[in-house]
Amino acid sequence: MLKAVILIGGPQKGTRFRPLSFEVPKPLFPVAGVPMIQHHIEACTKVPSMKEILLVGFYQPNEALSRFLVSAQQEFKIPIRYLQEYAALGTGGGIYNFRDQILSGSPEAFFVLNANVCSEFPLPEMLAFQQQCRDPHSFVILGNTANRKQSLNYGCIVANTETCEVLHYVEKPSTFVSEIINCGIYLFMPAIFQHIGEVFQRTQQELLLEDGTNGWQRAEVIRLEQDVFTALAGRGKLYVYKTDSFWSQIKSAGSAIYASRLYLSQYSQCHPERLARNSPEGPTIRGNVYIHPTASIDRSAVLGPNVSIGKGVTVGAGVHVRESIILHGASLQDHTCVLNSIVGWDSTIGRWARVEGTPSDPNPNDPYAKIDSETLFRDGRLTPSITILGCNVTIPAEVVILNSIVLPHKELSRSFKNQIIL
Ligand SMILES: Nc1nc2c(ncn2[C@@H]2O[C@H](COP(=O)(O)OP(=O)(O)OP(=O)(O)O)[C@@H](O)[C@H]2O)c(=O)[nH]1
Ligand SMILES: [Mg+2]
Repeated sequence: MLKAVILIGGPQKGTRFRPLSFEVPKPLFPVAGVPMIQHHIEACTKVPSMKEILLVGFYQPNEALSRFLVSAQQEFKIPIRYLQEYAALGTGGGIYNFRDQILSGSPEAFFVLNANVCSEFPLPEMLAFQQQCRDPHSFVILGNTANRKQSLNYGCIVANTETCEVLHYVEKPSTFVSEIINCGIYLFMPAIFQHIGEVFQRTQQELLLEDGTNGWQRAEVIRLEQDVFTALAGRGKLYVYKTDSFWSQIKSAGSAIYASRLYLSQYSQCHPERLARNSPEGPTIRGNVYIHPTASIDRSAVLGPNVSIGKGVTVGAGVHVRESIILHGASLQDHTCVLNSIVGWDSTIGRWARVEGTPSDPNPNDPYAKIDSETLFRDGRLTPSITILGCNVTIPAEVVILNSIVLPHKELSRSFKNQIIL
C-alpha cells in the first residue's frame, strides 16, 4: 500500500504570487484549467496501490480548500485529507508532525510532492527505480538537469554515476556544485522518520543548551533539504532518479503561464478532451487552448497558443488572446488584445484595450534552461514581467496596460506602463 503527501505551504509563502494569492490559496490557482495540485493528485492516483493522499500545510481551513477536497475525492475516488500544521514547520517538520497519520495503515512507502512544481510526475518510474536499488529501504529524490548558472537556485545533487547514490546535497550553493537539481518530488520509506527524528533531537539539544526556553517548539521546524538530505547524503540511503521529462517550479505568476504551456501540451496525449478544437461555429484556435465549458466565446475571437479560459468568462468579437490565463468571471470586451498576462477573477477589459506583458520564458536555445524566478525590482526599477490584473479590476476602453501589476478592485482610468498599481 502506498500513500502520497502534497506539501502545500501556507499563506505567507505565496508572496511572489501576489496579487493572485489574495483570492485563492496558491495551490488551487488554475494551471491549464485545473487547480495546480490537481495535476499532482491525478498523477498519484495513477500509481497502482495508492490508497490515500494527504495535503499538509498551514492554511486555515477555508471554503475553497474544502470544496476542492470534496470534488477531487469524487472525481478520483480516493480519500484526500488536509492536515493543518499549527505553524509553518518546514518541508520536513510538517510530515514529521503528522507521521502517525502518514504511517497509519502501514504503507510500505509514500511519495512527498511539493505543491509548487509542475511535472510529468514519473512516480511509477521512481518506484521501479527504488526497487532496483541495493538497499530496499533507500529513499529517492527526483532529479532533473539545469544549466550551471541556474543550478545555484536549486538543491544540487552530486551522485555516483553508476549507482545514482546521492553523495552530496547542497541547497542553493553559492558556487557550482552539480547540474543535477532536486525537483521537490520524493519517494520515502517509513524509516525516513527516524532520520528526521535524529535532526529533531539534535536541534532540540542545541536549542536547549542555548536558551532553555522554547527549544522544543523551534526544533519542530525542519527542512528536508538543508537538514535531512544534507545529512543523509553519502550514507548509502539516498538515491537520485533523473528524469528528462518536463519539470518547472511555479513560484511567480509568470511561471504559472509557462507551467500552463507544459501541461497543455501534455493534454494532447493524456487529456485531448480538455483541448479546444477549431469548428465552424467556434473561435479560431491556435495551438493548445483550454476553454471551460461555461465560457462564452464569440466566433470571431482568436485564441492561442497557450491560453486557458476559466469558468463563466466572456470573450467578445475580434478579441485576441495569447500566452495568457483568464480567470473565472472575467470579461474581455470586443476587440481587446491580451498577451502574456493573467486576468483576475471578475475583471473587465474594455473595448479595444490592450493588456500586455513580457514573458519570462526559459532560453529556448538551452535545453537545460529553467524559468528564472523573477525579482520584482532590479536597480530600483520594476523588471518587465507578465501583466497581472488582480480580481475585479476594470480596464477602460482603448487604453494600453503594459508590464504592470494591478492590485484587486482597481478601476483604472488611463494607460499604464511598467507600474505596480496599488
Ligand atoms: N506543509 C508545509 N509545506 C511547506 C512549508 N514550507 C514550504 N512548504 C511547501 O513545500 C514546497 C517547497 O517549499 P519551499 O522550499 O519553501 O519553496 P521553493 O519553491 O523550493 O522555494 P525556495 O526553496 O525558497 O527557492 C512548496 O510547495 C511549499 O508550499 C511548511 O512549513 N509546511
Ligand atoms: Mg525549496
